[in-house]
Amino acid sequence: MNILVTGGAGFIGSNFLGQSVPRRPDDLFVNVDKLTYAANPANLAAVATLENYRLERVDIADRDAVAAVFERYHPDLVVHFAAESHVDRSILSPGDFVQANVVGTFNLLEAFRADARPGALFHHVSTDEVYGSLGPAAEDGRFTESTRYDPSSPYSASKAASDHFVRAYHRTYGLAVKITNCSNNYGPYQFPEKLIPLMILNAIDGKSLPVYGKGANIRDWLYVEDHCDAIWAVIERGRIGETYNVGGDCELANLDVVGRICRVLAEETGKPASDYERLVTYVQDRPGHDLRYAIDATKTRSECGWSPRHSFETGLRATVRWYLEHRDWVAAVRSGEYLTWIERNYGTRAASASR
Ligand code: TDX
Repeated sequence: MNILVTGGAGFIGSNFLGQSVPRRPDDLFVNVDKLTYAANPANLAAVATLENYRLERVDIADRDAVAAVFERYHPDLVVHFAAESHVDRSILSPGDFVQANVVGTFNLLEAFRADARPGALFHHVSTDEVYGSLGPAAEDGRFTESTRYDPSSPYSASKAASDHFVRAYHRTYGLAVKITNCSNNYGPYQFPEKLIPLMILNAIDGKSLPVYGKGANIRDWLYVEDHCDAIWAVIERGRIGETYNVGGDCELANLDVVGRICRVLAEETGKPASDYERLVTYVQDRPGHDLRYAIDATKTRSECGWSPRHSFETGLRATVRWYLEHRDWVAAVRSGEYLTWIERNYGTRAASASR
């Protein structure tokens, strides 16, 4: 079949293609990617030469270009990863998120509807951030598929809007859609604006480790390969028109994550952990910062037979090693636009003494 993957050069998309293209030689994978700052064709070096892979450099906010790609490939399956995904960027440039995440998803749905290919499926990849924030304690519960949408940031509002469009196109036009809402991912190829790669690389370079607020915010971490497996499990075994939550059952406070990174780095480099730990700096909090995310993935586990294969310990060690071993990749993405971003986000974020 023809599989159209949007945002395939980004972090999760490139892991998905890296796993899937070699394993499915009879399927044609078409990567529709704008190649923005966080996307990098080098992420796809391992699949770029395979016969069943194509790259189409297309901005999904460009309706005509999206329609042309559908007319060319008539996909049997769309896996929609493409999105502006960084919360802090959405606070500084919300309009970009409306274009990519809302207008982009709308354009894809319109092209998918016009193509009207029998049996075709539109799989929308989304986030747990659409549900807003949980209270701090385990008794405050976890997000299920029926939790009310309550997004806090322009990023999560734009993803919530895209989810609503996908569901509305199922109800109104009968399109075959599925949605996955996943917790925080980490692993190889993640752009170092996100917590885990930012902290690993800053620590390696002896730079400060900027913890927002008191570092008490809780996230539920999932290794990226497990997320990709979950997407295939839902595509193959999930019900049409349904939403499936995906998470790692791994709730950690940010300060704990940073501490673990320091300890793994120490073990990998032979330096004392205190060399890294002393770099922790408390900085001004993110506005609208959600306190806690935690996913109840019971439905995905029971209906689709999925469960994560990696623990946080094994996944974090593999991730730290990957960043230590891919210094060329790191150097390439940490130039130009990246430096402007670091100055824009952290240059004005006053250090705070809070603990
Ligand atoms: O420098 C930092 N310091 C810090 O304390 C950064 C970049 C982050 N943080 C905190 C903020 C969050 O509580 O770490 C936590 C994780 O931050 P991010 O990596 O920016 O992720 P988050 O805001 O939780 O959103 C992520 O998970 C859901 C992804 O960015 C989204 O794309 C995904 O949908």
